[in-house]
Amino acid sequence: MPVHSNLSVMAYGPGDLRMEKLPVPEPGLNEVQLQMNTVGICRSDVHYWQHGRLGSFYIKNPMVLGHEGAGTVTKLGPGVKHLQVGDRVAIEPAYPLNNDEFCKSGRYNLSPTMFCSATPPYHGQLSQYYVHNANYCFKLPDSVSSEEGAFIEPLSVAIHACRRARVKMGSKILICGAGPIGLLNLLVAKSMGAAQVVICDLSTGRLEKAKEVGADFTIKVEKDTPQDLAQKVEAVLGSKPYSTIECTGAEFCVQAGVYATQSGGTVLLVGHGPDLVSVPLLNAAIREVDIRGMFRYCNTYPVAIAMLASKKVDVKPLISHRFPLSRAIEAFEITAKQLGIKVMLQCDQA
Ligand code: NAD
Ligand code: 572
Ligand code: ZN
Repeated sequence: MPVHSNLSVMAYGPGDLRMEKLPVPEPGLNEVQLQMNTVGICRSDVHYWQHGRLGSFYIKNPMVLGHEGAGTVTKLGPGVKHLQVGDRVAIEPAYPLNNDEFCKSGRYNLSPTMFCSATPPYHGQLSQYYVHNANYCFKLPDSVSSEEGAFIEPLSVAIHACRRARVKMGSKILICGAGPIGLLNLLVAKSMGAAQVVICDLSTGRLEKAKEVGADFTIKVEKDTPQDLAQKVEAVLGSKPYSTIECTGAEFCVQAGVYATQSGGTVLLVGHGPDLVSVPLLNAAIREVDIRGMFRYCNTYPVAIAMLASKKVDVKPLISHRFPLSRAIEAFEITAKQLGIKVMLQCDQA
C-alpha cells in the first residue's frame, strides 16, 4: 500500500543526523518515482554523518543519505518506456550528465560531470519516496529480492574491482580488508574462477565471516611489517598472488600488496586513505607490478543482477542487521561501531 509521508534520513553537518519528513517528490522527464524498499548503509554515509564531508565533498545544505537502494516504481514521468508501475528496480546511483568522450567509450564513471545520489549537492535514497533517472533503474526479476537489489551497488564496486584487477580463472588473489567491499570482492573473485583467495584484516570477527563465505585462507594482521605480511601470504598460497585487491585504504596494506604481488601482476586500489601514501615504487616498477586505480563502476548492473538471479553469488550472509527506516539513527550507530557487516534499512517498514 502506498504511503504519503516521506520520512527521510538527513545529514545536516558533522555529527548531526536527523529523521525528517520531506515533500513526496514528483518524477520529471525520463524519471520514475520509487517507493523505497531496502537501502544498505555504506561506510561513506557514516563518514558524511560523522565528519560532514567525504574527500573534497562538503555538506553545505542538509542532504538525504543512502546510495545502495532498491525500490518499487510508483509513478512514471513523461518519456519513460521500459518500466511500469509496480516494477521493482535496483538504482544505479551515479550517472553522467553529459554524453562526453568518456561516455562514448563506455567508461561513463570517469565523466567529470556526474549525478551521484548522496554526494553533495544531490540527495540520496534513504527516504520513503525517491525520484531517479529511469535509465539508471534496472528491473529486478522475481528471483532477486529487494534486499539483494540493495546489494547491487556495492556488488558493482566488487565486479568493477575484479575486472580492473584482471582476476581470471585459476588465479591466486590477495584481498586486504574484510569489510563489505573486501568480502564482496571475495565472492566475485571466486565466481570469476579465482582458485585461491587469501584475505587479511585486523578484525577476527570479520575474518571469521570471510571464512564462512568462502575464503581459502585468512590472515589476522598484527605487529607485522608489510614485508612480513607479504611473506605470510606467499606461505599460505604456495606462491605470490597474481593480483592484490586493496580494500582498506591503509598505507600498510598498499605496501604489503606491492611486496606480495607476483611479478607482472596487479595491485588494485579500491580503498581510499590519505592523499599522500608512501609506496615501494621501485619494487613495483622493476617487477612490472601494475598499480591500478578505480572509481566506482560502469556497466555492472545487468551483470550483477544476472549473478544474483543465477545464484552465482550469495550476498545474503553478509547482512548482519535489519532496521525499519524509523530506527535509522540506531542503524547508523551500529554501522559506525563496525558491529556487523552490512546493515539494511527497510524503508517500506517505516
Ligand atoms: P570498512 O571500513 O567496513 O572495511 C575496511 C576493513 O579494512 C575493516 O574491516 C578494517 O578492519 C580493515 N583494515 C583497516 N586497516 C587495516 C590494516 N592496516 N590491515 C588490515 N585490515 C585493515 O569499509 P568498506 O565499506 O569495506 O570499504 C572499503 C574501502 O573501499 C573504503 O576505503 C571505501 O572508501 C572504499 N571504496 C572505494 C570505492 C571506489 O570507487 N574506489 C567504492 C566503494 C568503497
Ligand atoms: O559505493 C560508492 C562508494 N564510493 C566511495 C566510497 C563508498 N562508496 N568512494 C570513496 C569516496 N569517493 S570520492 O571521490 N567522493 C566523495 C565522490 O572521494 C568516491 C568513491
Ligand atoms: Zn558506497
